[in-house]
Amino acid sequence: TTLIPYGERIKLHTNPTAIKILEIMNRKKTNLAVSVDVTTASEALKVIKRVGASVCMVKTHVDIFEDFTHEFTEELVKLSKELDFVIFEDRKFADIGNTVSLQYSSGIHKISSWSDLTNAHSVPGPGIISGLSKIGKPLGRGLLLLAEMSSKGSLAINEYTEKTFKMVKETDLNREFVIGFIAQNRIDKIELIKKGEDYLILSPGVGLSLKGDSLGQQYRTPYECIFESGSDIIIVGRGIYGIEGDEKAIKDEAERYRQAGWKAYEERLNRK
Ligand code: UP6
Repeated sequence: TTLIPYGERIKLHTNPTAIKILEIMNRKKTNLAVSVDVTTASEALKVIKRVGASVCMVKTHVDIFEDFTHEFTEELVKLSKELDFVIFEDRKFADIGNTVSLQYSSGIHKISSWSDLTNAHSVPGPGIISGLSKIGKPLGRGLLLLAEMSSKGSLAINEYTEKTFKMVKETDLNREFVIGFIAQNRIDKIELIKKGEDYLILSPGVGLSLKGDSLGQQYRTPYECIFESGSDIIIVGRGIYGIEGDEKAIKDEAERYRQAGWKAYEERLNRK
């Protein structure tokens, strides 16, 4: 499906969040998701207001906020409508079905009540999908499974990656609730997918000038992700919110990444 335009992939989905993501990408001409990994909700809102126009998605880690309240999530939902983006809480669930269903719906964060999209590790087996779907599917939410990671030495490679993909394909919730993967490559191998099946591949570890950090993160350019690896959405954190400069610097940097990601996508579509 890497050669089919985003807009034409809408009809291949039934999950409301998958449809919303592809519609926004098509409308705003963006395959950029910004990861807002700052430690206060107030700082996060500032960044989101600056990057909102350039993104299809805002990714959060609300458990790193010092000052989390549901005023923040209400404001985030409001901004997602005004600025037209999807909310992705990068929770990386990793427990048995019963526990994750509670972690998703309850506690302080009540993720399912405000986040369109979340993600989970496949390590516990398919019960994690059933547990999350019990909460998220009736709300029209979407789930991504982590099939590969950007960090050095990741164990999510080879057979683990393949089995993660097969786990989704073999559940009843395939694409009804699980709409894609966090991965570095186009892991939905053509021989494994039926005609008309479509998955979203989101790739973190993206930087235009960053090369890595001291804690194992590895970066590729938008071109490498979108054109070479066939990914659908680039996820950028420090490359955008970490940029030095005045208020406009973050906005301009988000726009620079949007343009780089979109150009790589257009080149992919036109590849002969
Ligand atoms: N993330 C990765 N790699 C993965 C999965 N998730 O970096 O394989 C997440 C991180 C962070 C963001 O938790 O929120 O993507 C990347 O941030 P960065 O661009 O600042 O490195």
